[in-house]
Amino acid sequence: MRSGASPKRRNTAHQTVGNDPGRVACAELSSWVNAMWLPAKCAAAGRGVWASRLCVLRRSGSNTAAFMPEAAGFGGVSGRAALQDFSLSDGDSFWAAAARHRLSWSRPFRTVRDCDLSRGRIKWFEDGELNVSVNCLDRHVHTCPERVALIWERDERGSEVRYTYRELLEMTCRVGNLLRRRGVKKGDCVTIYMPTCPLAVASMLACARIGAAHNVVFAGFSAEALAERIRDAQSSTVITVNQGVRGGKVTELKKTVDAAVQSCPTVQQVFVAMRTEKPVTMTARDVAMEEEMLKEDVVCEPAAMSSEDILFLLYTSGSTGKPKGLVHTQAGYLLYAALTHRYVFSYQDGDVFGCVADIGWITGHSYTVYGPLANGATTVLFESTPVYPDPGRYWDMVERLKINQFYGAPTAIRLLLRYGDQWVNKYDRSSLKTLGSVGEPINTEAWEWYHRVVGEGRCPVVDTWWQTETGGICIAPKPSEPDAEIVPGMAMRPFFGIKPVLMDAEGKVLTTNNTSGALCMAQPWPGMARTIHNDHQRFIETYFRPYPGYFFTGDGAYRSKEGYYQITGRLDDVINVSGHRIGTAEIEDVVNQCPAVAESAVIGYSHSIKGEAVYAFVVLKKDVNVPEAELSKELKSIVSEKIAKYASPDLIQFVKRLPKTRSGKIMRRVLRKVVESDLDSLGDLSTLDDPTAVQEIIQGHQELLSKGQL
Ligand code: 6R9
Repeated sequence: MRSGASPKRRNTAHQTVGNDPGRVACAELSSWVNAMWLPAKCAAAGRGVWASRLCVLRRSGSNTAAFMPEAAGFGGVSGRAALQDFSLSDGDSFWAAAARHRLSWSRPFRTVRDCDLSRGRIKWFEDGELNVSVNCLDRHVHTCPERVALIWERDERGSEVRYTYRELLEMTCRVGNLLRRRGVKKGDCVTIYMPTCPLAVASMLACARIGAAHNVVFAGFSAEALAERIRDAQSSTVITVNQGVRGGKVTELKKTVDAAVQSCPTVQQVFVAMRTEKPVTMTARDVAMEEEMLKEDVVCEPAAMSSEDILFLLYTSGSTGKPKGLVHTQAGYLLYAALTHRYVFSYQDGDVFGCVADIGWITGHSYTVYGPLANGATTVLFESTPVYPDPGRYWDMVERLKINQFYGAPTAIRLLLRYGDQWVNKYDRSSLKTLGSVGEPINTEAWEWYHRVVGEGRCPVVDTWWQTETGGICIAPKPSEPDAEIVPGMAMRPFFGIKPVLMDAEGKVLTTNNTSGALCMAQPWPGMARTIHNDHQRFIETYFRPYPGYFFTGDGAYRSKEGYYQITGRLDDVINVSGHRIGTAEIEDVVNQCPAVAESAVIGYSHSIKGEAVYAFVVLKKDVNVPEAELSKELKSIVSEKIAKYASPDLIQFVKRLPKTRSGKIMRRVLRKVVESDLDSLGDLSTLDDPTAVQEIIQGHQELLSKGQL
């Protein structure tokens, strides 16, 4: 495969002018650093070519083909419902057409899929070859090199930086060459611990270019959580920045990496980019990233990757203490991210797409990076917070960057709602066409406000349900027929190729409407995860064993009379704090490590802004004499330090014992009811080893309530 469009500009770092090589290198370096981090000119978007291509497509087909060009060949299939049926009844034809139309292949595939859900075997387009970075960059550089690929909305308001597709390709190639020169090979896994910024995107794409997998770790995770992920991924290379900047606060990311790699014997090199001007101590293991990138060529031969080679690992919480490294592969993931980005958000060529998720989460992967870039979009990288420097930040950004699709989390919407409409109304939001929500259920009040105030009642709100495991959006109100209804707070309609089913407690498929059950998927789709890194057995047990022949999501759902889906929440021991998953067992593991703690039980409880918050019941060892308030503070800070701030318990209740069954299992159901003050439905307590434990817990909880701590 050839990179084709890469401009053949050689870098000049080694060249000298006059007799002072040092000065030239410095000047080059500072302009390169500036180009990467500081405000630059705005490149004009080259819309012409794309607009005319779209017109041809529009003229050439039926209504359905105009809506979805790849459907032109599906004889007689007309309308959204028929297309949905076709995607399920003849999935091979549907996905083959989509894959040929949407992706550029260096070797065409012949087999569309080879899947057996009961064995956790999932393969799509297996004999085809392509390169994801070529699909996200080179082919757009061919047609519109000066189109803006990234707008980096830096933490410092009003200092956004734009990168064209040509510039992003060049940056990616330099990183790709650097990684290669430093020994990173096809099949290796590179850990990226960076804030949302252009160099992080270029690093992800550079891995894809040379065939390495990436493992992006959210920059809010602690040294220990980072170390665990580096070790599990067996990374020998880490990419980070000197410091992060978020909400006006500086975080010492390089120091966190230094602490993490102490316990990661596999790590041989750490690339350090400069987000701020503050120098950091460099060790023999560290590599000054920008400086080394300068020495590299701006052309980098892309590796030919087979569809089922690994594109990335991304760790997420499950119901045990150990995070799972979910594995996504090349073609199927990219196709699914691109197709959902196009149709769920009604993305049109030339739109500015604003997904405010951090790149450390799957939403950042699929809808900040891969989906938009595969579609040649202009995508926004949001480095800040919704309330920095004030609660108008999002809408100021919408006005300044002329964002057409805004995709955010319910927790932020709930927070902003409290500050009042004036922060929204201050700014011109006429560019907005679609509003999206993701990460947790969006309550009706937040949905209505988002729709009425932010979207001025004219933008559809798409509540999108999906998971790290699903790779892309599975259930969302769109695509739909043009005037189809959208019900507040409901994800509603399955995407093409998605067949949701609800299961009852006995594992039977519920066939009627107006019913609730465990949400499963009856058919494989190209975007789904392929395995858990190093633990295929756990993959099978978690997702395919509970309902043989089906993929189990871990969520519960309600299907309305009309057949629309509404997600009701997790069925396992996973809490969703501000849209971020955290396993109760992960928090318990950390709490239990404290020498004063005998045991603990962590549950989620409903919180007006975060959605769910963390409540820990803690039993202390017999001879502990430390005041509870002090211990409480200590436990909270230990969890922040060992996992991340968002996982830290909001409330800690010290109890003498936990309610347990005779076989020693903690009855979390009882704890949940106590916290919800739903004492009438504590249920059958006769299986408890010592029912008086519950009375003590109720009493303690009421004391916390009366102290106003809840
Ligand atoms: C994309 C993402 C996945 C879990 C998922 C569910 C919850 C996500 C939701 C939603 C209700 C929505 N979730 N979207 N619940 N309505 N629209 O968030 O991935 O971090 O893996 O979390 O989030 O419980 O199972 P991930």
